Amino acid sequence: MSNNIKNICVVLPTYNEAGNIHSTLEKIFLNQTMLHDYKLSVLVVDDNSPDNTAELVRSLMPKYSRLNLMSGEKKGLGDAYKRGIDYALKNLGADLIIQMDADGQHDPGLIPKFIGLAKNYDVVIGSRFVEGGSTPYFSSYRLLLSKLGNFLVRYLGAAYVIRDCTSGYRVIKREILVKCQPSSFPTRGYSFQSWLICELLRQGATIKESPIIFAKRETGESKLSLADQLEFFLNIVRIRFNNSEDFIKYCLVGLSGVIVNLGVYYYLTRFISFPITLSSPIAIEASIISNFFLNNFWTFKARPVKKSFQTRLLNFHLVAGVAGIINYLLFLALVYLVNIYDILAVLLGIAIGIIFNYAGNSLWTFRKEIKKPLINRGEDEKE
Ligand SMILES: Nc1nc2c(ncn2[C@@H]2O[C@H](COP(=O)(O)OP(=O)(O)O)[C@@H](O)[C@H]2O)c(=O)[nH]1
Ligand SMILES: [Mg+2]
Repeated sequence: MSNNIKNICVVLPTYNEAGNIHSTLEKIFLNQTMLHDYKLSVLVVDDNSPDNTAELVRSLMPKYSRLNLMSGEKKGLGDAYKRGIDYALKNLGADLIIQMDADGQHDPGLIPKFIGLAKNYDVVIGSRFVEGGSTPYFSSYRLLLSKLGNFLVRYLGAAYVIRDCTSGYRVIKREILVKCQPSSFPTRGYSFQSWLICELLRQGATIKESPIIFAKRETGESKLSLADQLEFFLNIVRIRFNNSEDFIKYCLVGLSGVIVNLGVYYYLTRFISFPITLSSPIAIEASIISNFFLNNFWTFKARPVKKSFQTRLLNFHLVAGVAGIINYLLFLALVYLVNIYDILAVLLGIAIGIIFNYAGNSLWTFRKEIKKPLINRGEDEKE
């Protein structure tokens, strides 16, 4: 981890925040006096707010030399973040990006604490749902929405280690953010935030959740629209798909294995009259070999696996051997004890075999050799 971080850029999306932006900027820049080793800049990403937020920001530029402004068409919070993050990384040399609301709900006074924590973590989340965090001003509807959203992202998006996946207050290190390629995310609205957290986890980010009290909006109203809420729920499905690419590929390989297994079995028993007790294991072995090659060169191709090709081949065979024995015994039991049609017995044997295979190969043969996400919550923050 690099310790020579110099530029912090707060990316601040605004839509009709004329009543809040001045006080938010003032509080953010106040931190500069405490951050001796860092240069603090702010990038306001305004989407042509009809209340003239942008003009107000422009008028404050002489007062704050590190205040930047981007304007654009209103396409949503996620779109504003994509443009803002991209600009901050490319043109402002940001080593650390801070995401924050411009409406006073996130306390800018926590910036020095979060920056301190970011020395040991890739990401710091201002979390409403860890001990010490709270949402005292949320309506019951907003609380329900937030809890439900978090539940879905945690359990469907494979982000269960994070308590607050939708928080808009985060500090993220440049290196990990670049790896995530946020400008390629398919999200335009608020669901950008949950997509980003899932992607950070996929990239192996070390994450710290630090409690925040989600304050009251200073003025104006929430910009969270019904369209944002709908996009969020639709995106949960996409996140799920995105995170289970390996599993989907494995299932397709498994399907090809079924065809190989069934084809070989059918050929042996129906064309050359081989006994079924021998045809079944031969068919299983043929599918083990074809499955190994497909999984090795396709399904798990991108996984950083330390084991040599030979070890993987051996492991795969051992897993398949155990699964194959289970498959075979089940086949025999079904045909001779339950008396079911032999083709159906082959299919049931294969189904059970695939489940054993996937678990064994994913967790052992092609086990990922990356550092586990280092997650830390609670009050151990005496940096
Ligand atoms: N540029 C831009 N900013 C937005 C958009 N939607 C929301 N924001 C800003 O994003 C931040 C979070 O929105 P907010 O309404 O406070 O959402 P809430 O805190 O979840 O109720 C605020 O600073 C908004 O002004 C958008 O479409 N474009
Ligand atoms: Mg807000």
